[in-house]
Amino acid sequence: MKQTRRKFLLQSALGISAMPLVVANLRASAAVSSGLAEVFKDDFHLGTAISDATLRSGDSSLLNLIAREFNTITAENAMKWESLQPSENQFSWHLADDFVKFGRKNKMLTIGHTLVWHSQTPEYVFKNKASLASRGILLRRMQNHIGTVIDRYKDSIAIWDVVNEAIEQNKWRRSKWLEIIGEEYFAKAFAFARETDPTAHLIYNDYNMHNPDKQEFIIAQVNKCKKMGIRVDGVGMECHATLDEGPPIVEIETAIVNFAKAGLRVHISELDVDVLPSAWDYQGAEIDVNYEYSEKINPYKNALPSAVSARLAERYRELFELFIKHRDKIARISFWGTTDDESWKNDWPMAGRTNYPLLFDRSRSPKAPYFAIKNLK
Ligand code: 9MR
Repeated sequence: MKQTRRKFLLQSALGISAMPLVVANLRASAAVSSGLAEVFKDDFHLGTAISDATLRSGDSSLLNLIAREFNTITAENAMKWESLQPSENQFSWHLADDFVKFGRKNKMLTIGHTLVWHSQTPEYVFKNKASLASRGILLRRMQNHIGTVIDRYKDSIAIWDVVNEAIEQNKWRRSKWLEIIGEEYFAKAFAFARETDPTAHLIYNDYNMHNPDKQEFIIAQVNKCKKMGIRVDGVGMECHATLDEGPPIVEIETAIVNFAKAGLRVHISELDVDVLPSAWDYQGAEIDVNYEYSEKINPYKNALPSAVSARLAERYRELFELFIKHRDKIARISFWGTTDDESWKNDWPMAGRTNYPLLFDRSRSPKAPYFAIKNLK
């Protein structure tokens, strides 16, 4: 993908309409564009996550469905540190290259997820022989990873989740990044990304963004960066929602408005709706939490009852009504997967359940929420 095409895709995603005609032409020329993304083309980009299994198998029927329905993709795992640089300076590009190639072929907005995270980062990153790495060593590794990855993909990827899930409510998450570098690691990551690609759109991504303390803390960090001359462009609100337990629409709305007021573009980055009974009221997406399987809270093993399916459609409808209302602040809505069988929600926070959080069922047909969303337009 030429730099110019990447730039156009970025501009259209961000609602920068300096070249409306060119952007319109670009959209018109996008591959098979009769799906849901086309329906929302004047509101925001619409995306999904592609799993490693799909990338490995090259499952063409699923990939064709993705290319038809969406105009944006995120790699569910293929661009995380453990996938890209499993041992020091040994980069493994195979899956990420396939992912980027698919985005180019289908002229899709391609998201880089994620550069700096406490999870899915190999132990060596934080070590120096048997002891903890020094601050200097860890900063150099961070700079090298960010620089190498962005540099390889900068002709195709214009939007990066630079730092992921670094904040818990009103404080920094305890992580090796924090322990070794200190809170400055946040700003440093953005600075390293910016120096590699000055025109990229750089995001902070996290879950539970409806929490007001979390919003305040994030905005404070973004402002601190700004004072240091380091720009953060957007926030990714993951939006792993549930059917009945929240987050309430009004809290999501407040978050969108607050982030936009702080000058940040909003990305709904990992949308899904968990329909199963809560595993003891756990909220969020903290992947270190896991519960033992319980038959009692796996009630829809064979099928989703129609009443629950209708509630799911209604939940998605209200979410999209909100997103459309704030379309001027929102660059993109990405689902965290396409078909229900792919979803991480079948195995988290309890492995082995049957969940129905996405828009397409296990036989790859659009579900009630798909039509509920479509009918809003
Ligand atoms: O969906 C991803 C799943 O396949 C992985 O096992 C998991 C491991 O951490 O990460 C999942 O994706 C996460 C994303 O990268 C960041 N936000 C929360 C997502 C769900 O845990």
